[in-house]
Amino acid sequence: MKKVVWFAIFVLFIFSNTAFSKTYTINLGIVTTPKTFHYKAAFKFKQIVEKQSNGQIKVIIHHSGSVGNETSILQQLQMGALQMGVITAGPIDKFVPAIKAIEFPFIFSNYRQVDKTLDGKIGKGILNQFTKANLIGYHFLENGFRNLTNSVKPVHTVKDVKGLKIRVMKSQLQIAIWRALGANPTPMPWPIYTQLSQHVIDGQENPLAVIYQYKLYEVQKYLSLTRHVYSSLVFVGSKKFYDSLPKKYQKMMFDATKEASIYERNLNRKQATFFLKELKKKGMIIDEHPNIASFRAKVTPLKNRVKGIARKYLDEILIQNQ
Ligand code: EAX
Repeated sequence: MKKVVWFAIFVLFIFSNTAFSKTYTINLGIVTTPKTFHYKAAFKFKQIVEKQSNGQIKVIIHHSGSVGNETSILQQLQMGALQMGVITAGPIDKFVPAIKAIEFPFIFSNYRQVDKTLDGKIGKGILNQFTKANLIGYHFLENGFRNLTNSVKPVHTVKDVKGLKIRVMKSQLQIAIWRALGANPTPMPWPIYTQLSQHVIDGQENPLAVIYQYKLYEVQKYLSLTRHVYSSLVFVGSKKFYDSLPKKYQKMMFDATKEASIYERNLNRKQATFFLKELKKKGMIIDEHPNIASFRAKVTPLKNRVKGIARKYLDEILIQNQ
């Protein structure tokens, strides 16, 4: 009997050491540079999990599109070739259609409405949909309200958009939005400075932080504060990798991405007015009060093209924000 007990203790000892001496490497992909909020969030996540796991989890951040564009990063996450990404909601809509609900234009007027949706049952419900695409939706963080820039003319009402060649994210909904606004939408992966400088495209739309951090003021004369879409980012994971983790590290992933997301949102919002001031200093011609009603009138009918679970969540958001 004694021998059996000692053998059991020996096996347990070996197992416990093996399980907790195993190291885990997280290759995390983003398309933006270390100057951006995408990177700051990823680095905060890296600091948290490496510290809390005593180095058992190691995070390698592959920035500036070094492991591909956002669509490619999502495909690599599905296969388990990458373990995490900080991805813009737009390109996710081909993988997780439910996310179209929060990418719909003019549904959020302020950050309170955004947080109530993304941190509440609607946001959780959308994140839970990621597993159907063999992904994990850990937590929403923030890109910001998107604004239109172009190199051709001032844009005050939606009529001014007609015929402009506007780069859009590789997103079914974003293409539909800019077509409805009368533009000639051109889906392209990020970054796009060269294409703007060569006038391959006339304009693009992004939060002020991105416009500033990528020096788009050098190649875009006009900025219209349309705030037409609230653009979220998502900490996305590989389900294959997540399932391979011990339970305690699975919880750590959710806790760490939540902490890093809240940190990044606060940082992003604190600097919102700074970026507008800087873009004025850089000489952009800024329309701070475009005719939003004229834009909204063109895109509201798109609601009828949002189907299934995305429509369910969209209707809930519209009721919640009434
Ligand atoms: O800011 O591709 C895009 O326009 C996204 O906003 C991305 O996060 C770069």
